[in-house]
Amino acid sequence: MRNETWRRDPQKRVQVVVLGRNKLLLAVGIFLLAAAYLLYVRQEQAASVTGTAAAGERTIHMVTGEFKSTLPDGKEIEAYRWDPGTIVVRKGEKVKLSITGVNGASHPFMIEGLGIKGEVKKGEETVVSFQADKPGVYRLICLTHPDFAHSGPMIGYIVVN
Ligand SMILES: [Cu+2]
Repeated sequence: MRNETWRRDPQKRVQVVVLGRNKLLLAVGIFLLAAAYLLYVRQEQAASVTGTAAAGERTIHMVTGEFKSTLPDGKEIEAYRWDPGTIVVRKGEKVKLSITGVNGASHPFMIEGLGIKGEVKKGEETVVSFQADKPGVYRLICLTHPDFAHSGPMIGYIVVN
């Protein structure tokens, strides 16, 4: 159709060419914008992955929580929990675990296999840093509430990949 127009009126040829060039420029512009956007997104993703390792410690926040319920006979049952109950970190990654006590007056704890001990008190923040060099599952155990018989299981899992 464009060729027909051009044949009838040579002036149109210029118009068609100019229009085509504009569209081409528009297409190139859109392509460049899309490419720039994709590049930007990829760099952002790379930064969020490598940046944490380069910047040193990664902070993970946790709280102490409580499940409470009343049985039909009026008996109360409860279970204290770490929340989130499972965290996933990378081997060799420097991790700062910040735990704030919300439920329960005191939770003396240990992290199996990492030689870490501490205590979380209500309304206070306890911070422990660790770096696990061996992949595996490390348990964060409250020594007061280790199982259901002791208002638990207040056990968290640190998965090291
Ligand atoms: Cu506890």
